[in-house]
Amino acid sequence: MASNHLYDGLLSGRESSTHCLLDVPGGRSWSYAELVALSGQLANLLRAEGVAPGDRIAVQVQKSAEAIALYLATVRAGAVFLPLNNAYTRAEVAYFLEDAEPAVFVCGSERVDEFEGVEARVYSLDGDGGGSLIEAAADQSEAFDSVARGPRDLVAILYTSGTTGLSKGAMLSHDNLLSNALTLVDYWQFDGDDVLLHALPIFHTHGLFVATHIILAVGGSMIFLARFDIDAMIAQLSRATSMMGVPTFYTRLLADARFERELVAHMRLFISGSAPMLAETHIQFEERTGQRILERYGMTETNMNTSNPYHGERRVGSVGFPLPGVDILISNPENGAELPAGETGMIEVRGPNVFLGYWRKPEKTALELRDNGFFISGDLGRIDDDGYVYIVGREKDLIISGGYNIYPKQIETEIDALDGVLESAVFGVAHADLGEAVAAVVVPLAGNELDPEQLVASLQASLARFKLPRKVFVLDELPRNAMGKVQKNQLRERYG
Ligand code: MCA
Ligand code: AMP
Repeated sequence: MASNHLYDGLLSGRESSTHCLLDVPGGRSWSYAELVALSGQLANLLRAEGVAPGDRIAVQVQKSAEAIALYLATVRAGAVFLPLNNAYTRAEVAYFLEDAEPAVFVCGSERVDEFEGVEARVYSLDGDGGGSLIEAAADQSEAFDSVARGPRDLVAILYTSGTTGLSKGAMLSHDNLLSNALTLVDYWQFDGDDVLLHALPIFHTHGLFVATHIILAVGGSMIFLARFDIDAMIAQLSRATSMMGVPTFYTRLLADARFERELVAHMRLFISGSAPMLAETHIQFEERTGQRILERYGMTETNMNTSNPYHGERRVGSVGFPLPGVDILISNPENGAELPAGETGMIEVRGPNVFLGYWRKPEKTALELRDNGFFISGDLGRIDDDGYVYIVGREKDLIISGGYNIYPKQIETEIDALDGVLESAVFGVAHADLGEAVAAVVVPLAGNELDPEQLVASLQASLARFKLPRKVFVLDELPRNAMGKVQKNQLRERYG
């Protein structure tokens, strides 16, 4: 049988295992064999649709076991998976469909009508597994010989916004994903007895690759929650051995009196990432549970770069050491020259985890990915004498809210296009639950009055709800420096 680098690397030898892969509380439980069988039917359906190696399968669906089967089917068919946040509006999705030209687009039943007339073949898949996709696959054979794919072949495109406001598709190869998963399995000591409490969305690196791949690679199980729900988390923790989350998961758990030492005394590992965790959260967590959260650092373009150790000191405020096989250097953000040990500058990353480049944007790729293989992260940091990496800020203009990345430029562009607006500045302000929240300052055109509430309402057609400003301030002018650049730091200080 031909080799499919990622699929075989993750699942080889386990395709007929009756061990539980996914347990959906309130729903059913799926063994490896059952999920693999469904992925075979879906892969046959994709083939029947004429999907060829390298074709894109765009997916905007609720979290479900069937969605994971569709992901595996895409990998097996040699195609390219393109997951999209369910919160994206019709307008946002239209951009991705135009840019990526997928052969197939799968969305929730309620959205199918909105996408009538798009080039792709449209199927529906709902959170309960209903919809036309699974119906159409039901007649297909479960047996499927995976299409041969090598380590450097493209397997996924994940869009990340840019500071210019235009989303770029990060192209990830079979080996980007497999090498990182296998490294993490080792580093975090996962094995087949692990039961991971999985409450993350599966349209991002964290929930789809980091969490799911690790479990597949070791033959472990996941308790698969459709979303983070505090009652479900408290109810399921007793059955889990490990959990992964963004800092908001941990602050919400800590805010609940039921989250106490005995509830999690059996847990082997709590991992956090995607956004900075406050020292205060680390400390409270340790006081409450006697355990220290393991914090790690990653990006869509690179998967995971650094991690605190499993054994050894997990340092509060640090994202740990470069993972085995990953090189990190700190450079001068002005000229790219490598800085001496201990100095703060741009974090650059090189390794088998670093992506292939941006989809159909060679000029953007050239700006961020050096010829020598180092990717310029946009994060500012330093490495201490013991080798621990610290992220101290971001050079890129980015808000991370509840683990979702929000690029101010996209919101500013939409606000500036509204009637009566001269210009705007969007920035992040500290938020107890989400880490950061979106705030906007808007300057009206001379002679116009702006109503903040109405302004936010006008943005709803174009922007996903999580990107909408939670506070809007109307000002006569934006603070600028001598170069004419808007002083967002001042705005953050004044309105934070
Ligand atoms: C939901 N809302 C949000 C967010 N999520 N607003 C700002 N930021 C958010 N993250 C808004 C909704 O639009 C809605 O607004 C209201 O909050 C309630 O929505 P709901 O869905 O009920 O929210 P929630 O369940 O409380 O969700 C919050 C959450 C969720 C649990 C923190 O956002 C989440 O699961 N985040 C994880 C994101 C993640 O996986 N990131 C990894 C990226 P309205 O009422 O107006 O409709 S991968 C990555 O970053 C790298 C590679 C890495 O290192 O991992
Ligand atoms: P994304 O574009 O969704 O891949 O988000 C990647 C960004 O999330 C990184 O460039 C960092 O700015 C941020 N990030 C991820 N993990 C951490 C962490 N543990 N601490 C601070 N920032 C993080």
